[in-house]
Amino acid sequence: MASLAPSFGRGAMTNSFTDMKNAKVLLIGGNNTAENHPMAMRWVLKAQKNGAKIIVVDPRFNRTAKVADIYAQIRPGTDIAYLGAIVKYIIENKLYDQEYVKYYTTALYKVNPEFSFHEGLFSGFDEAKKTYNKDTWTYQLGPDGKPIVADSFDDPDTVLMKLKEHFKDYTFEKASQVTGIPAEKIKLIADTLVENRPGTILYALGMTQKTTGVQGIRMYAILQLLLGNMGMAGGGINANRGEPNVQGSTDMACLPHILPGYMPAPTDKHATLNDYAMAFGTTRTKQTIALLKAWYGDKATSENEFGYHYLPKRDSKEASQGHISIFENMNKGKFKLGLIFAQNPAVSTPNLELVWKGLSKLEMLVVSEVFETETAAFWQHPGANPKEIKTEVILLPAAMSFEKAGTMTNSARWIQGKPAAVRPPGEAKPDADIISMILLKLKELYKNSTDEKDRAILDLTWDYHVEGKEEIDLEKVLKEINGYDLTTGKLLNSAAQIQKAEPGTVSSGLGGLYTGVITEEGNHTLRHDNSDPSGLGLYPNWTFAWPGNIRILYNRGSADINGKPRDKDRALVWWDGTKWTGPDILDVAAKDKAPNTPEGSKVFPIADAKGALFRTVYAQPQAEKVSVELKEGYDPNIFKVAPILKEAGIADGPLPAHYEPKESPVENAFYPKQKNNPILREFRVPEIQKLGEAKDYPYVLTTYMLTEQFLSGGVTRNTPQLAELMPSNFVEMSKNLAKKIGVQSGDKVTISTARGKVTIPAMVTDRIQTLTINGKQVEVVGVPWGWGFKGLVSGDSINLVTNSVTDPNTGTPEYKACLCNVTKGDNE
Ligand SMILES: Nc1nc2c(c(=O)[nH]1)N[C@H]1C(S)=C(S)[C@@H](COP(=O)(O)OP(=O)(O)OC[C@H]3O[C@@H](n4cnc5c(=O)[nH]c(N)nc54)[C@H](O)[C@@H]3O)O[C@H]1N2
Ligand SMILES: Nc1nc2c(c(=O)[nH]1)N[C@H]1C(S)=C(S)[C@@H](COP(=O)(O)OP(=O)(O)OC[C@H]3O[C@@H](n4cnc5c(=O)[nH]c(N)nc54)[C@H](O)[C@@H]3O)O[C@H]1N2
Ligand SMILES: [Mo]
Repeated sequence: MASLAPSFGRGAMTNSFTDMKNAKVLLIGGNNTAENHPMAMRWVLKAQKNGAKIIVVDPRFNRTAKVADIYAQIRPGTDIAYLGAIVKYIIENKLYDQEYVKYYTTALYKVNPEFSFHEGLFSGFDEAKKTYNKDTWTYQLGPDGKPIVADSFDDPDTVLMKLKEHFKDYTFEKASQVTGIPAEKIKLIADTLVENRPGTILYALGMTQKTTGVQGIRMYAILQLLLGNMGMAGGGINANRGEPNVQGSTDMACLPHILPGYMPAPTDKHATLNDYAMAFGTTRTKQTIALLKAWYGDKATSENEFGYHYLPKRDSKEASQGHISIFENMNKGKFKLGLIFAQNPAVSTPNLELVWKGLSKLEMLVVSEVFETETAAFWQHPGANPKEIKTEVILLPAAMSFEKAGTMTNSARWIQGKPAAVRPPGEAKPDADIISMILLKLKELYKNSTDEKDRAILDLTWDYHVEGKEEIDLEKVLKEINGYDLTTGKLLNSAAQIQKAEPGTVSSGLGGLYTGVITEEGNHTLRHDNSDPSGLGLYPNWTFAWPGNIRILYNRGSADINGKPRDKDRALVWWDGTKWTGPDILDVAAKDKAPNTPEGSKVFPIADAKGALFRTVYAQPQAEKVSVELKEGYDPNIFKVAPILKEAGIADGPLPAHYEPKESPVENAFYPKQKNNPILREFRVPEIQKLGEAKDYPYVLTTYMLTEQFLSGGVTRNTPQLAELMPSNFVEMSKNLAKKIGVQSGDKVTISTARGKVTIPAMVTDRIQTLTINGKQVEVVGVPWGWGFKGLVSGDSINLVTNSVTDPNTGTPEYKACLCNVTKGDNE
């Protein structure tokens, strides 16, 4: 059972910042580490000092590119093309890690013969609904319900051969025509990755803010699995994530499709807990029951499905709910009240008109903020007539991060506690206290209600206060997140306890994700022992990393099938003949099981425990006997028939494929009949969400961040020293384009798209060069996005003109590639 517990691992680094120094090569593709993660850059430079090669793939020669050994300028949104060429080269020349691929990936599994990919479409495409039926995205299963494993890679049904077939047209030359990177440079990148193992990949928004964002990261996963780099010190895939506590906020489920701890949020298809278990499996259901026990305490019983009916059920027809849908629905008048905590969407959201018009349809907008931002003052936006906007706006003064205690989880999954440095000024309060005050008021207002739906609020346990005060005691919250053994009242030590216990006898506010972070031994987020016995940058006693203080995920992969380290200089875990040992804590595999047993050989926490080169829909068959006794009154079938884990697959295909950004100056050279991702969501407010074409808007616009300003500038454009360092936005363009439109650095230019126009000073530079794409000259222009009409320094927001089309899996907008025109002067 222990092996099933840490079945997480979304949107975080597999390794860590401090592990980057162990890499022999770093592919930095879609992240400007030097500028946006200067502290991480320290570990990148340590690796380089140790002899590692740095490869930067970016549309701009940025501050990270300056130190690169290999720099490749790429057309925005085309990474899958050059990565596909590298995968083809590795498979065709058998340059992959034979043992790793054989034992730790799904390479030998046989794929359903009904699966196909033809002219840019996977089997199961529904033209009318713009969705895929995933029934053929499966393995051939044996009588035991498990995938059939082929004897050799050469069997044409194997995943590896499907992969080879899928990328057969991705030659270096073709990839060069699509990306603009010279073919020999793509080959050089491939050889550098192959010859220097382990290697790591760093990415962030340059990959994710695309209509093919998820599939781009899938390419990285496929590449790292083939090279045998997953689970290795100096390997893995590292997302250099964003906001200081963005990892924590995703872990806490500030996202529509998950519950806190990454369990799926139920939809109207999952009316009962039994439906939920059937859809998502036993493991996830036990985690969700532990979450419900944390929220509803004694009110969550086996008789009432542990309060499952309190959970809101999402509309299954609105599967891709996300940031953009909120503003679309606001425009359609579906909301009366908006609560915005620590966000400035009136600068940060693409196609800003959607935000301005949407907010003006609300009856009331409550903003919790440090400064009066463009969002709090949206009724003053350029072109607005405040008299016509009826929305009542309430601004709540919030304390900043330095002014409050709590934890922040970094991209490496380290949960780090901190005290407040200074007291908040005036009436400002920490957001937790503000939220608690609102919740207590709600409980008071509903006090006498007999309406069943209000019980979801009334039955919530809410005992986090500092004795006798309004203030929230964040350690009490951390304890609830960690979870308790409810039979003893003691804090849980490990997520495995949730899987072993009878449902309803354990609680955990994150379904086990952070379990172990605070135990009867103490609060591990405050551990500051920076010793590193292995010298590998693991720092095992520095705070606490989820899951289970494991520092490098999937580290079973660092040992071979016999349990011996694959790289002696980077040994993380090994089998000493009787048990697993080593400087890191073993991930996924069972700690007391020999390396050649099924439990001791598990590497990945997905249904079949192997690295998925092909993302199938797959349900792991249920063991014959249920390991827990269930109380009377509860449907005893639930864990007997549900699979242990279920994999739902990815919305837009089991394999990545190159599609052009939604707005692109060229056709799709790989699949002429299928220019864009075929399952892009339709716009709901087409009168605002307009699309343009290359004949009117010939250039590619990309957007990015700066060291001196942070995001929307809510804080930094209100900080005099930073405002002085970076007082204005600008548009970077090539010398060729500048000459063509007759501008010099500092001249005002107008950038227009189908959505609108902005006027910004030009910066003419060698950092962006004219690209040759399939024989055609293509110009890219780049604009930092964090500007608006408030603050000590202000300027037009580029998001006025960006495109609100999104990735179909995540709902992340295509901020980094759209079509524009650039003309001299102020053409407003
Ligand atoms: N000082 C400072 N630090 C920050 C932030 C800040 O605003 N200021 N923001 C924080 C946040 S929230 C985040 S999410 C992170 C963001 O960190 P990054 O991801 O580094 O942010 P960006 O600058 O938006 O984009 C990274 C790079 O991707 C490139 N790029 C654009 N399109 C493509 C493409 O198609 N392919 C490839 N390979 N590259 C492409 C851009 O030119 C850019 O250099 O930084 C965080 N750190
Ligand atoms: N064109 C374009 N647009 C982008 C991006 C891009 O690359 N290109 N990047 C996107 C990315 S990665 C991100 S993360 C988003 C960010 O988008 P937002 O989250 O909307 O932008 P922030 O500036 O981070 O907004 C945070 C606000 O919270 C306030 N604040 C700071 N601390 C606290 C606090 O403790 N409590 C409260 N209540 N308020 C606080 C700040 O003053 C600030 O106004 O923008 C996205 N937008
Ligand atoms: Mo971000």
